[in-house]
Amino acid sequence: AVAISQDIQNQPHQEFLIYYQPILALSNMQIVGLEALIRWQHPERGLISPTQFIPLAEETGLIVPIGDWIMRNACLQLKSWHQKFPKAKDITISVNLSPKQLAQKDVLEKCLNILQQTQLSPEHLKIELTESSIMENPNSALTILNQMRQVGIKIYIDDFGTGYSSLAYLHKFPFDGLKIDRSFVNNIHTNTNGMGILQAIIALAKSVKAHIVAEGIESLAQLNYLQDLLSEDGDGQGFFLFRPLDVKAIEAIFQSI
Ligand code: G
Ligand code: G
Ligand code: MN
Ligand code: NA
Repeated sequence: AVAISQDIQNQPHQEFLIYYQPILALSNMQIVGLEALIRWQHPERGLISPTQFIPLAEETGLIVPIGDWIMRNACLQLKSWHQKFPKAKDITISVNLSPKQLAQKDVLEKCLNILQQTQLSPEHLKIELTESSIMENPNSALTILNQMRQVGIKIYIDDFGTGYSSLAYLHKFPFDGLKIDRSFVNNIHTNTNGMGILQAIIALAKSVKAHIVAEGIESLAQLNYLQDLLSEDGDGQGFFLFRPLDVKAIEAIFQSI
């Protein structure tokens, strides 16, 4: 862990890669968005998963420059895809924002700079935040989220349902959508209460008029079940649809549609 931490410090970003996982409209199975997911291509250790270095980057504060790099590159990439593939012009980019990034005073200013420099419209940027990162400093999060939404950036709550405070903050925080944690999708076949719990979470999300993204769709049965529950305006993401893919693979998809 210490070695990885020193390595993150020393590498000048060329070893980071962004993978993109398609997000589909459940009604017609068209790609409507991409989630940017970082990977670290280490010269000796190979491809390192973000679960192994994001927590370290959080602790050391390095997540801030790394996160800025991801946001800038993901926005730049999407803009270039909009221009290169006319059929991709409405596709959005979802970027995970870590708690440390959200706590930066200039987080909005940075987003606005990136949007301006890349000429991407704010409506095409979706920020994903976890409940716990909002709860670290609810007052400042409230201010920042309101400001982001005012300029047109979309706010999504990631891993929804896994935080302790779901119900308490739902009416209080401004957001556009909820990403239902993959554990709830997985549980529909393994847990006797799984279907009931998923239905309750979806009812809750609908009651606050949130756009819904179901994560972790790993089978046809899960896909069909979710299509029944929320086809009209829900989205889906998961290995059964697409894995996170590199730039080349995404371009091959855009070329074929
Ligand atoms: O892509 P993968 O399933 O391996 O990601 C594992 C975890 O790392 C997920 O919780 C995901 O949200 C997080 N993660 C992936 N990319 C980023 C990123 O660019 N920024 C932050 N903060 N977290 C990320
Ligand atoms: O925490 P967050 O939702 O950002 O995590 C995104 C991560 O979830 C990505 O790293 C991606 O690799 C992973 N992921 C995406 N779809 C699936 C899936 O169907 N099953 C599993 N187990 N993981 C998935
Ligand atoms: Mn996410
Ligand atoms: Na998630």
